[in-house]
Order: sequence, then structure tokens, then C-alpha cells
Amino acid sequence: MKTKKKIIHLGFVLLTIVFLISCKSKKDDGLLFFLPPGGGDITNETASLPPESEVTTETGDEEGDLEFAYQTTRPIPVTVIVQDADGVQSGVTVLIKAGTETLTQGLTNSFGSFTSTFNLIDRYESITLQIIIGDNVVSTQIIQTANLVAINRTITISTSVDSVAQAAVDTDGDGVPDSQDAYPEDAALAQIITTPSSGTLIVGFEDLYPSPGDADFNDYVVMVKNNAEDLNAQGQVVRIRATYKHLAAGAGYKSRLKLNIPGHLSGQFTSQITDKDGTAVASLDTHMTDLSGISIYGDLNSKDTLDSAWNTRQGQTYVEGMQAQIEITFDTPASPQVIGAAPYDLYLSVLKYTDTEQVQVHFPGLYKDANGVDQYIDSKGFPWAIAIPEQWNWPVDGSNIKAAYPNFEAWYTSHMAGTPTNKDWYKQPDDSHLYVYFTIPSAIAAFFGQAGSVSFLLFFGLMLLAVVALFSIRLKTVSR
Ligand SMILES: [Ca+2]
Ligand SMILES: [Ca+2]
Ligand SMILES: [Ca+2]
Repeated sequence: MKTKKKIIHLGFVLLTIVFLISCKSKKDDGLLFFLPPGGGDITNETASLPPESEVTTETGDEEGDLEFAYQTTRPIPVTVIVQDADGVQSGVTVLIKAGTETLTQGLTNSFGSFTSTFNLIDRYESITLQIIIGDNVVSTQIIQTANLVAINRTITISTSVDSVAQAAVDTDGDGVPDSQDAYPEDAALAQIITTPSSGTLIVGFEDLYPSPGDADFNDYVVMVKNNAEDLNAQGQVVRIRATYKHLAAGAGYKSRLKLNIPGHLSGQFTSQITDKDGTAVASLDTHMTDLSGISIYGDLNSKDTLDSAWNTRQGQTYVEGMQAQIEITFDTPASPQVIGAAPYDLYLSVLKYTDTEQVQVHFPGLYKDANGVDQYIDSKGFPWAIAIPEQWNWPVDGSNIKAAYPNFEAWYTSHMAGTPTNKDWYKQPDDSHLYVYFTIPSAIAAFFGQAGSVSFLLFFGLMLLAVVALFSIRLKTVSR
């Protein structure tokens, strides 16, 4: 009997461990179950402020229906004003995170205001805004993202706060304490924002514009790796860094990969192009008075950068494409609200069978005609370009995105109907319709790592109980 009790006890201990691990993974995912201590939407920690301090928040966040343009992420503009008993407060850190990932960060200016824009992954259900004075977090606010269009908050501290006096060690004197300064010894830089935070963005294009494509989104597939913005203390973009890797070209036409940075800003563009062996192919370094029409691979076209391979047919041996490691340094630091979020206006310039650039293929949502009609939604209501904020395998020739991702159709039809569902459609592939390049964790493993794995837990728990029961029956039988 003692052994049986021990086994049942062990079973419960194991169940508890599984439950705790699962809670931890949910918290890391950040999004469904993470609540601040106390469980409310706003938690203030006034211990580091003068006695009797209260922190209050006036919320003017905007909510509404967004125009659906087949996006898996969306830009969220943010304005946060911080004031105390003496008026507006400069030099206060405003930090917005999803789980542990920083979405944007910067100091309030002389008007007590911090403004920015960050890219929100659509399937995230909540994000966190923190107000930090010196090294001390004084307010943590959970923001639900379901219909969020913009963040506008005024945060008031009832007493007199000397934020400078509270500032901790700041080696470079840029106002950002070393503890929050990604460049603690460089006063021109303070923060690195990687978009998306996974470090991998996949973009798939159709190239028959203006005719509708066949929806395999493999005519040109590119990975944008580690798109990082280096921000200064005020949260303005000093420099953009990214590495592009050509993955697939399931097309007859040739094309070039190009980039517009919105805002007609000037700056220096460099690109180090390497072939599949890592050998340098070309090096670009040019000052541009308008950072639009940037050619990521210079004069090289889609045949050059993929060694004339396709990487779109099942069983076809994968051929490594060329990489382009780029840097854009603005002449004057740029506002995130002007340039928007990565991948910005990344587009395909289709050459067809010549070397002349003939048509451009952009993401939907960027260009409207005189009647307000989106120029990059086709006659079937479909886009020519799609971006996925993580590793993603593209459909093979002869298949299409609906077959390869069975929830894709439910995703876009539900969004068009105004009742969005299946925001994680790109995480549920049917591999038989895909050119499998990325090894993505199995469905069970992914499920286990995801918030919402309650049914898996139940399943696992029941299996465990069954094993315990079997063991105890077996022990009983043996002891007889
Ligand atoms: Ca600093
Ligand atoms: Ca710094
Ligand atoms: Ca196609």
C-alpha cells in the first residue's frame, strides 16, 4: 500500500511540475495569461517616489476596426505624456513590451512626451507599458490589443519627482541609465529594436501584377533576418540594419528586390552581398538624398541571387541564395512614426524577360488609386505580397496558400467579416503542400510551448494518471 501511495504522490508531483512548466511557457509567450502582481490592468509601485505619491493614468487609447490588408502585424502609434506636481517630466523612460520582448523604448522629451510607432504581431492579445524613473519602475500597465489602433496615455505622479536625481549610473550621459542602455558607452545610441522580435520575417511575392497570381506566394521568397533599428535616447531611429536572404524564385520572370523607406529621408546605404559560400560578390556604399527605390542586391536579379534555381518543387534539392547585409544610416535621426515598422515598403521590381524594370509589386495597404481603391489587392480580393513574422515555409508550385495553410481562408474571411479568428494560421501548415526549408518544431512541441495548451495538459495529465493506475494495479497483482 505504501508503494501505491508513493506512486500516486509522485504522479501528483509530476502533474504539478508539468503545470508549472506550462505556466512558465505561457508567461514567456507573454500574451494570454500574463498579469501583473495584483491581477489588475495597472500596477503602480510608488515605493521609489516621495511619500504620499500616487500615480494616475488618463487613457485615451483608440480602438476601432482596422482596414484588413492581409497583414499579420500592424503598426501602433503611441503617445505617452508623463507629468508630476511641477508639470511635465522629461527624461522618464517609456517602455512597451510583449512578454519580455521590447517593442519600443525612449525618454520623454522636454514636453514630457514620448511618441513612437511599433509593429504589433496581430495574434498577441496583450502588451505591457512601463514607466521607469531612473532604475525604478513606477507603473506597469497591461494593454489589451484586440481592437487597439493607437496608445494615448497621460500618466500623472501626484508629488514632485526629480527624475534626474533618481537616475542611476549613466556612463555616456545620454539620460538613459546603463541598466537600460543597449549602448552604455555611446551617447548617440541607446536601444535596439528588432522587428519582428523572432528575428525572422519571411516575405512571399506573386509577380504577375497587375494580373492576379496563382496564390502560391513563391514567385520570390526572401527572409529578412534581424531587422534592427538602433534608437537614440529619444527613441528616434539613427540606423537600420538587416540581412536579406533570397530563399526561392518559383517564377519565369526575373525581378529585383527593392525597398522604400517612407518619408523621403536622406542617408547612407551600404550592402555587403555574399554568395552561398559566404564569398563577397559585391559591396554597395552610396549616399541617397531620398531613401526610396533602394536596390537591396544592387544590379543583381532574382536569377543571379539564386543561381537560377527555384526551390519551389517538391524533392528539388535546396540551393542556397545570396545574402545582402545592409545598413541605412539617416543623416538626421528619423521618427518611427514617419518610417513605420520593418519591413517598411519592401517590394519586388519585376523585369519580366528583359533587364528593364517594368512593374512594381508592393504590400497591400500602402498605395490607393484616385478612388481610394487599394492598388495592390487583385480582382479576386487577394494581395500580391504577404509577410510572416517568423520562420515559414512557402507553398510548392502547383499548390497554393489555402491548401498549404488550411486556416488561411478562415483567417482572411473572418477579418473581412469584422470578427477576426485564426490569427495564427501560419503556424498550422500542411507540409505536403510546402517546400520545407525551415524545420519548425512539431505540432505537439509547438502546442506545448503555446498559451492555450490546456487540452494538451489535460491529455498529458490523464495519460499520467492512467500510467499511475496501471502501475498500482500491477503492484497489487504482484503483491498477491
Ligand atoms: Ca546612457
Ligand atoms: Ca547610450
Ligand atoms: Ca505564383
